[in-house]
Amino acid sequence: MMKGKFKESLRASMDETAPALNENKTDKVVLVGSPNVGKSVIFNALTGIYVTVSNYPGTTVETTRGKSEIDGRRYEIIDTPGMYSLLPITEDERVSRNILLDETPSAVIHVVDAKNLKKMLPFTLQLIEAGLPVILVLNFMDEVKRLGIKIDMMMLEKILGVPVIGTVATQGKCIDQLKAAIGGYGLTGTDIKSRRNESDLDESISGIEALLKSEYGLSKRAVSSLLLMGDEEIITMVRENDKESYDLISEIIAETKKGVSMSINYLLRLERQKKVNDICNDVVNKEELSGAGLREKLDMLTLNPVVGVPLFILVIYAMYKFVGVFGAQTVVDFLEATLFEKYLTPFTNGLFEAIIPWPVLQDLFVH
Ligand SMILES: Nc1nc2c(ncn2[C@@H]2O[C@H](COP(=O)(O)OP(=O)(O)OP(=O)(O)O)[C@@H](O)[C@H]2O)c(=O)[nH]1
Ligand SMILES: [Mg+2]
Repeated sequence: MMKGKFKESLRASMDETAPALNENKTDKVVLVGSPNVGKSVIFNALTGIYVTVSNYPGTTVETTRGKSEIDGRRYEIIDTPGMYSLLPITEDERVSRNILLDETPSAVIHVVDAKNLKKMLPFTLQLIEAGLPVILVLNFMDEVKRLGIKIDMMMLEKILGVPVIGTVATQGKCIDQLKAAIGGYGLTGTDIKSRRNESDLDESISGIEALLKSEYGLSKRAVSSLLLMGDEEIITMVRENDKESYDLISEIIAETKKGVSMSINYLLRLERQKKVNDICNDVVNKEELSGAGLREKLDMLTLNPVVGVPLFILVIYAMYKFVGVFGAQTVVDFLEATLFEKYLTPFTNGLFEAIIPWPVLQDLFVH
């Protein structure tokens, strides 16, 4: 990321160009994803050097915006702070979510670390359910290859129903493909329909969905889920925009909460994770170790608790045997009984007896 003065000068240089961007009604593309997945590297690959860095209104959270031209069409690319889900916990996540709600993007690029698909895909499902025009970017494909992990991207694309692109952002690999996918969404003006993720809470979600009359930046189904999860910001929004039905919605939420033993947030997260596990079983090669190098194989083995813990005990036992038994007993015995008793002591005794004639002094050195 850029720092201090460099940012300031870029900010200044963009002040003149910013109005032009708005006049042309540039399509917006938002980059989202957890921290450290390569969003900013991809942002830099998509944009030129002219970027603006500004604090999101009312916060100290920085967002970065830049321009890109794809197939003759102008886009504004927005880099966001890391977020793990649509239900914000940190201020960073709140800002990123607000950008999604407010900017009506023509494409939302969900950047993930492809090595950790199981951890990353629940958010993809959430974004898709929210009716956002998602492009899934599997970044870190260099490391995926090094680890011998195989991901069937075609099948993943089919299951999710959104474009899936594998990239190595740091090497600029497949950025052209990503640009083509962004252009594709822009050209067709694809009407993204949110895909329903079946849920045990379907009845409540559909009930709330039917009562929402206003338009929100996210699909009504996603808004309903967030209401059930107790998202304060969304509750305030719905209370203002759907005044007439808000009381009924509150009743459904209260009834649903009464009917479940765990928190709704936890239940919905569990459902999504289960779905993701099924998807990963289909698209990620189970024989992850097959092509991996020795170091990675050992890494994976030691990280697995079933193998890792006994391996740890074995290593400690081997160290005890080496230092405690071999070192303290065998080596010391050898030094004492063989080296010193047999050779060194008789040799030094003889030496001192030969060069020191006085027995009193000899006793100080000889034993
Ligand atoms: N090996 C490898 N490293 C990568 C790749 N993409 C990004 N990185 C590295 O991953 C680190 C994180 O990249 P960033 O672009 O800063 O990640 P980010 O998603 O913007 O992170 P936050 O801004 O903290 O949310 C950097 O050190 C990059 O050089 C990739 O495809 N392969
Ligand atoms: Mg970043």
